Amino acid sequence: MTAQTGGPGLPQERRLVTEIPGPASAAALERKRAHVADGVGTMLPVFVTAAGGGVIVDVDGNSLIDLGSGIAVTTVGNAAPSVTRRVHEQVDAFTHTCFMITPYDGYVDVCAALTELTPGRHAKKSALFNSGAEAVENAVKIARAATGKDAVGVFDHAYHGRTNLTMAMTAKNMPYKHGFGPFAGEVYRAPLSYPLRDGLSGEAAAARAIDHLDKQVGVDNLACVVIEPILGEGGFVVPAPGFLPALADWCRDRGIVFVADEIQSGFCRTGDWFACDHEGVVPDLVTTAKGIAGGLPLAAVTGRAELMDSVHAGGLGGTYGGNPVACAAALGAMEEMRTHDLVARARAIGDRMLTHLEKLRAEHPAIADVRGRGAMMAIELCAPGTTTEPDAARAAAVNAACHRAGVVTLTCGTWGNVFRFLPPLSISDELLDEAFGVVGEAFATTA
Ligand code: PLZ
Repeated sequence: MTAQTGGPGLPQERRLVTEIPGPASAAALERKRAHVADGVGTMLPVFVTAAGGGVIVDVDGNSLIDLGSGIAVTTVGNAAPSVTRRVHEQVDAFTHTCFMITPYDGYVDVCAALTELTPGRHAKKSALFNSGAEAVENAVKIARAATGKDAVGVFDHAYHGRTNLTMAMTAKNMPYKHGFGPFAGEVYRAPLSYPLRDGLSGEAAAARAIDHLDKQVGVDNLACVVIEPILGEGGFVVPAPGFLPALADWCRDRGIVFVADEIQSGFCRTGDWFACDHEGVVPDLVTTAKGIAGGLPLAAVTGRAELMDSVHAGGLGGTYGGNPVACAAALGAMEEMRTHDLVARARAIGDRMLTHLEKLRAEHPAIADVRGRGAMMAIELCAPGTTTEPDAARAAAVNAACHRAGVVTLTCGTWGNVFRFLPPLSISDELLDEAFGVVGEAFATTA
């Protein structure tokens, strides 16, 4: 098949010319079944030929509205101009040398940008990797090397990846962990702040988590506490105000490395450069990936220079970490973010989504909660009149109805009952409104 040109030049429209998935996608899915391991799932099996702005085009010629950004990755839009330009220039120059063998400027440029953009004005350094899970693993390695301690504190509903250590850090069994143990040791889980379900203030929820970590793990054993400032896969839960600052203060006072996993929430997504910025929280280490590079695989650990430098020479790395093409993409993505003020755009998209979602909530008692920040919004579905009886079946039904109508939506949450919205920040207001019209119809027809 010939490659199609994507990017913002694609017609920005929802266009259905077949059922979803159409016949060409159905045939491609048969090939997938023959050649791709069944364990690699596919939520919406339309095979993509191009994407950009706010749409994804499939092999049947359908154009779907994208409210998922490939799980918070194409924040700057798919095939964004600054990304594709810099990637083209880089692949024509060289594709790989291995930064550990013969270095290049792109890697250092990305690290310098991370110093500038991540929370806090202290001296910082970074190391680059390929995936979010790899960044989380390395943050733990750095925290252990810096403190000489072993234990890792994580939270209920957390998602940190699918490698052995990060599976141990991830909360949910199915599909991430089931049958894949034994898992790495010295990982301890504490209760999170989950306003809908615990009704606690941020301070009270932090006191509960701190007591748990103090009594059940012990300050002298804790190398680090790792937390998503807004839960990703776990359900887009925003902790009650004060929770993150209290936890960060406690860690700082006791020499525990406070690690913010901003892999899903970082890079403009929440209407700030990082989710920690909303409460002025300054983590010791930050893990980033996803939105950092506009769709190419890149991840980073950024943190206090003295922590980052506590690892022995040669102790951090990997063949592809900070690959030059991925670094070029990241520099392009950051250029898009600055040029188009995507922090402001994420806030505007967030306000618009909130208006739609509050209207939906007024009409549908199954919507127990509307939450999120900026362009990272979600609704939690429960049995009408309750806040604690998850309704995953309704979430799945609404999700499937959206897909059939040409809108790419995602669910999440420990109970699978959270419907999340992560549009690319390049989406137009018109497409966004149309997509939420479809979401409204999906609610009306699945009641
Ligand atoms: N930390 C906060 O959101 C990735 C996972 C999708 P990788 N989330 C999407 C799936 O089913 O595999 C994620 C995250 C947070 C870490 C990760 C892991 O990032 O790049 O997928 O390894």
